[in-house]
Amino acid sequence: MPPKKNNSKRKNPPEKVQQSLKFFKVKEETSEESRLSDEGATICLVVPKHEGSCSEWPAPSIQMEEGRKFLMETVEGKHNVLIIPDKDADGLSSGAIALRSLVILGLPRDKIKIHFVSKGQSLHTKEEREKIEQGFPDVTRIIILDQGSRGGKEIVDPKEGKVKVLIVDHHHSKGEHPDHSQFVTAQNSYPIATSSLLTYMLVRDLHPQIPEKCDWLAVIGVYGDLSASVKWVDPWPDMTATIKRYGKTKMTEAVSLINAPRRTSQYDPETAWKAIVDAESPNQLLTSTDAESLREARQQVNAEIARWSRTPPVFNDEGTVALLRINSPCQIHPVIATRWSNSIKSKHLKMVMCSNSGYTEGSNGEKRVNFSCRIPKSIKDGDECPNLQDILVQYSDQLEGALYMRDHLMSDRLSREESRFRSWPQRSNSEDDFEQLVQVMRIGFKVEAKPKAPVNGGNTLDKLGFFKPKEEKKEEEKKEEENLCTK
Ligand SMILES: [Mn+2]
Repeated sequence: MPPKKNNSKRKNPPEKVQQSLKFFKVKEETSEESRLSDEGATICLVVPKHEGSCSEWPAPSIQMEEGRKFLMETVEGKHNVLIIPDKDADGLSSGAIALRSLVILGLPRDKIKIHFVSKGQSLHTKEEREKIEQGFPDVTRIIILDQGSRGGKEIVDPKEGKVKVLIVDHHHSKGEHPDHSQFVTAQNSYPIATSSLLTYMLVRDLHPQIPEKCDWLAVIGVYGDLSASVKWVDPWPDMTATIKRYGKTKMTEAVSLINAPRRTSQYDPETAWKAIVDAESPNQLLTSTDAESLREARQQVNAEIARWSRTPPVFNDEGTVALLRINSPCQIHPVIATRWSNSIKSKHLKMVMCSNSGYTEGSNGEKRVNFSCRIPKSIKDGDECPNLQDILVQYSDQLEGALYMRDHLMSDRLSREESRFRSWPQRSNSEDDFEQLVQVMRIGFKVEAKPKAPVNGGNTLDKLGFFKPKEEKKEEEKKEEENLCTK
């Protein structure tokens, strides 16, 4: 671990919780910030109850009440609504629940519009704000789902209170939210609900038709963020009947299809949205005309994953960080990072990072590097769990002001699963900045081999003892291939 230097510019030292960061150059704070992205973040982990934990579930009751008022008032006032959901299964199902409920409550369908944040972008950027304001000038109510939240400037111009924003979310946000927004957050109500479940609980009792039409959507989001092995225990609602009615396998397949288009090079969350919002059940989704393009998207993504999954990791000199460099137009870096975090065995390793230099470009065409980090599975229960944020901040502090890590953004802190697996949201940064970071991390620095250590093409993996005996490795490779073919 690099020594932590004092950096007077970083005003808020990170807390010992998993949070996401953003990179930006100090000099160009605003412009850099606007090119950042956070996506693909899902963390399933046990977080001990902390000071701010809330005894009410799925969110503080005052927030739930105010949220329901917001929705009722939206319908009564026949407002033009813009729904901005995240692009994964949890976000899309949350959005579908919101849309369906508003329609059931009496809002005409054509009053509801949808917006997706651009590829590699964050909602909290100047570009996105302009897109929303210019693209939807008549909108007076905005519902933002599963996007994370942060303090600071309002999402759009509130036009003296004419435009109101409701944020429904479950990511950690340090209690901060954009100005002029109302929020319902599950972040302190353990076990933390997914956004889909939170949205469902918000609207469930507003109309008898809502649970009928939206129950399966709530499950889709839960499966998306927490997997189908999730246990529905108190205070979570008992959804056994719903799961039985629609079928666990069909629901899992629907999640896998919906999750694909956001990862393709075309970045096409609209198709997934259309499929989920038009379907009355997971089965209808799977047999719809959209399902074909969803399957194609999944194929493209799987092919890219297969193409890059053998990328060998390069380690830092201490063996604490493994870096995988890929160059893909698809958002597969989180997947590659996860795979390697499951397979590298080492007692030294604390972080697995996958960087992708082919995913997005900056607004002026300069190369960007997006990356995702994971805590390796080799870290056992009872071991001290590394804080990825701290690790990255400590490295960036050595950059003497060239880079600066910011810790106020979203992260997922889902305590539902008893899993040590954690993920790190995708970042993006200019290529030069990223190379500087790689330098201070001392990644790729030569490792002193012991005289009798096997020399195998100078591969640091061998020297650090990461490779398993050859026979065993072959077996694993075979399995991996089989997995890829079946997925
Ligand atoms: Mn989510």
